[in-house]
Parts: sequence; structure tokens; C-alpha cells
Amino acid sequence: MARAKIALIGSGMIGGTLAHLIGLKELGDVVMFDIAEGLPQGKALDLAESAPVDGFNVGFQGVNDYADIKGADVIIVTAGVPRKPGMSRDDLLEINLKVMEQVGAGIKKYAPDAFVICITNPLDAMVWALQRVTGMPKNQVVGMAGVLDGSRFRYFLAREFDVSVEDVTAFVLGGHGDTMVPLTRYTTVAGIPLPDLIKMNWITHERLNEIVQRTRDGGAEVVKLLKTGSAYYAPAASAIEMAESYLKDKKRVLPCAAYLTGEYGVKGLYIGVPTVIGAKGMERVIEIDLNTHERLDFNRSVEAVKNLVEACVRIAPGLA
Ligand code: A3D
Repeated sequence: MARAKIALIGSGMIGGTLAHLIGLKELGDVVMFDIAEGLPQGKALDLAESAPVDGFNVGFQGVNDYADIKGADVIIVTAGVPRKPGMSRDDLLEINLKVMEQVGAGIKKYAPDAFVICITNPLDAMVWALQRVTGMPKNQVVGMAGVLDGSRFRYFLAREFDVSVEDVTAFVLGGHGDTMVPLTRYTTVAGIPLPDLIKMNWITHERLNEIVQRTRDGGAEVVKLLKTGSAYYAPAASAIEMAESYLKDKKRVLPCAAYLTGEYGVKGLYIGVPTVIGAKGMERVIEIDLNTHERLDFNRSVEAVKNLVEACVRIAPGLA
């Protein structure tokens, strides 16, 4: 059976990490695309030279021509610019929207049957623009954010409780911005929800609120430390989890930015919600019950995404 073909559009910090993880997990052959000449070729060669040591059989190709992504099964998009200290994700909108128009045109022409995972920020607006430009089925184009935000929340909680990260499950919904919604009621340690852990005196409300806020600021915390760019190990690992669920038809229940057609009372926007990812792409949106407080937070987050999409339409009216 032929190996899967995975195209990475953008071969920067996340792109390079994605390629390395794909090699180590032998998920498929990798085509690394970038507008910078030599960058994808150099990274592809370097990664290929690590294969004999790590013992994996995966091809790496670095390219500057969209024709080389032809027939890709999965495409992960990180093309664009990341944040610098002091910038919000939304500050990247104008420049990255232009990048999405180029990337979308390339995907539409050469790999319209691929499963596309967008990572470029501001995520919920960029994945919306990418779907609009490609015209691809909406279950075939998704955004990665919830797995990463959830992973940050899980890590902070595991540290707090001094338990394995494996036993903490978390739900972070809404847009991937300052208004994201970590749902404490649906976050558990080995199935025990956080409200019960408060009753068991594992944590106070106040401390939990601090961890929720640290989760919301998780991306900015890394940006501030790095000074030159944003996080890439955890974002890459998160997108790989989604790609693997698609390629192996695992039907993992993963939060992702999915196109909503009335679920959660939202129509025509990409918003972070729990989904099932399998061989048919984003196969199902899972609609969970939100209480009044959670619903208010979620709606506030939806409003922020709506404003970003409206800003996209002002810049590129053709996308409406
Ligand atoms: P970086 O290392 O700068 O890589 C981006 C790459 O895109 C560079 O190699 C550029 O040459 C390339 N590029 C720029 N314009 C184009 C173009 N028109 N066509 C093709 N390639 C182009 O950034 P990074 O890998 O650290 O981050 C990539 C994106 O992911 C940024 O927008 C980040 O904000 C975003 N990001 C999102 C998350 C989420 O959770 C959603 C997390 C972290 C970063």
C-alpha cells in the first residue's frame, strides 16, 4: 500500500517540528513547502539525514512550487507570520489573510481532496478564509487550537495536583484567543470532574481561576519568553494528533475549530467545539450542554471570532 502524502505549507518553526514528528511516527511521506527558497529543502535534507539514526522510513522533500503538493492526503498550514511580544493574534490578520489567499489557491488547484488542518493565526478567521478560498467541503477543512489549549490546561492541572498528565482530560472551547473558554465542569482527573475536586479540597475556586487564566494566556507566556516567535512544539504535537486520527480513522474526540451550521446556535463560523475526527474528516460536532455562565463566555468568544471574520470581509470582500 502506498504511503500517505502529507504536505506542510509553511516550513518554519511549527512546519519543521511537524515534519520531524511525522517522520518519528512514520505517518507518511512529507512534502515541505515554503516561499523562502532553500528553507524547506534544507530542513527536508536535515530531517532525511536523521532517519538512519532514528530508523524510520519516510521521504522528505522541500519545495517552492505548489505543483509538488499534488495528490496530498493531508495538508497542514502554518504559512504566515507568528506573534512577537506585545502582539495579539488578531494583529496578524491582514498579513496572514493575504497568505491564506495564496495558500488556498494552491490547495484548490493541486490537492482539493486533502484533509486540511489550519494552524495560522488568528486561527478561527484564517481557517474560515482558507475554506472560502478553496471552496472545499467544510468537514475537510478544520483548525487546530482546542487540542493545544486543552493540553496546556491539562499540563497546568497535572502539575497542580501532582498527577500524571495522562490522567487529566480537559475541554477548552470557543475561539483561539483571549476569550477561549476552558470548561471546568467537563475537565477531569481520571473521570473526577473539577467541581468534585474542589469539594474534595484538592483545589480552591481562586486557584482554579488562576490556572484557567494562565491557560488563556498560555500562548503569550511562551511568546514573552522566546521573544522572537511563538510556541511550536505543543502546537505541532496537537496538529499531529488530529492528522493521525484522520489517517488511521481513529475517530478521536478532539476539540477543533469546526464550521458550525446551527450547532451551539452558531451558523457560518468556525468555532472551537468537540468533534469526531476520522477518515471522513471532521465527522461530527458534539453538542454538550452549557450552563448560563458557560454559555455567556462561549457567546462572547463567538462574538470575537465574528468580528475577526467581518474584518476579513472588509479587507477581501470577495470572501463574503
Ligand atoms: P514561522 O517560523 O515564522 O514559520 C512561518 C513560515 O511561513 C515561514 O517559514 C515563512 O517563510 C512562511 N511563509 C510566509 N508567507 C508565506 C506564503 N505566502 N506562502 C508560504 N509560506 C509562507 O512561524 P511558526 O511556524 O512559529 O508559526 C506559524 C503560524 O502558526 C503563525 O501564524 C502562528 O501565529 C501560528 N500559531 C498558531 C497556533 C495555534 O494554536 C492556532 C499556535 C502557535 C502558532
